[in-house]
Amino acid sequence: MILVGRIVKGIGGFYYVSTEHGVIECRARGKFRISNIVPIVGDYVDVETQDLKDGFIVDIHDRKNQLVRPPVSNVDQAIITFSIVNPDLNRLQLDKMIILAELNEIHPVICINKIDLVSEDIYMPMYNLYRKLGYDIIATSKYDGIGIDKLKTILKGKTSFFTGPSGVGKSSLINCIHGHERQEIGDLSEKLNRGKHTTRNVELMPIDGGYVLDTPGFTSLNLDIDEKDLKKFYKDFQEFEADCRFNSCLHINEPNCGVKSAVENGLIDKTRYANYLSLYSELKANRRRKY
Ligand SMILES: Nc1nc2c(ncn2[C@@H]2O[C@H](COP(=O)(O)OP(=O)(O)OP(=O)(O)O)[C@@H](O)[C@H]2O)c(=O)[nH]1
Ligand SMILES: [Mg+2]
Ligand SMILES: [Zn+2]
Repeated sequence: MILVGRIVKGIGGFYYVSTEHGVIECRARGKFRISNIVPIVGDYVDVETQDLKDGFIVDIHDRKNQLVRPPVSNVDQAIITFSIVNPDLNRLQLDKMIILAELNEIHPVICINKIDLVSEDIYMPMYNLYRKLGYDIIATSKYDGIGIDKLKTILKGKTSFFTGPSGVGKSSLINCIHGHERQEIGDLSEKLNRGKHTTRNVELMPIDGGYVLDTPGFTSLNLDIDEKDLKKFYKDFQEFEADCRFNSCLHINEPNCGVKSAVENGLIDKTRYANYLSLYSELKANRRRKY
């Protein structure tokens, strides 16, 4: 018989496909509707099986989207996780990741973890800033369980992946949600000293009608857009762009720039703007290197 399912894990040529009759161990076979395509975790597939234990993937359904690292498809949202301290939250990386998600049409959710380590006045200004910008943002701690219920609500019925630098607590938060230890948690000092990542497996874990995916932390992040398009991702700039003298204003050193005056008048967050400038230079330098 043929069943429709979803690949939740892949190891050494085997694919584990979750179906209404449980998880079936599959190999890929034959020609797929779209040729030259390799099944990846997240794919919705047709499975041919006799005994509901083993089977063959005979077709892959069209993907809504696809991440390269890790290779996974059909994701709804990115839980962009940072710790407020230990390691310190890097606002430039945060803004970069938001843009990266939006570029791939993945809904970004910001998660500020380890708030047990600081007082409210350290993280609330930032929390309020991003909330005002219209982003979904939560503050969490694995120790006192703050924000965990909110996180659960956000994950319900969706396919989400956790992303963020190493050691910020992505695996720890997933464990909190499950209520038991599943993900490997690395000792932070070990990670910082040797740059060791603990999380390696690409696996969709079922949670409340949806799935979560843990990913290993990264050290650097590449954004591949034209620097002139960068401003489109800054919705906090948009209402002031009408005051720019030039339509093509990039808000860098043009005269009579509405965005720059808004920064000077405290209407746009200074760090957001400063990071916009750094990111702009970075993108420009990357492009020059390429051609
Ligand atoms: N104080 C505090 N420590 C936390 C919290 N969450 C995680 N940690 C600690 O931070 C360290 C790293 O946690 P992990 O969950 O392994 O971090 P990760 O983001 O999965 O790291 P990678 O897998 O390397 O990307 C561990 O020592 C955790 O115990 C938290 O809410 N508060
Ligand atoms: Mg981890
Ligand atoms: Zn301008």
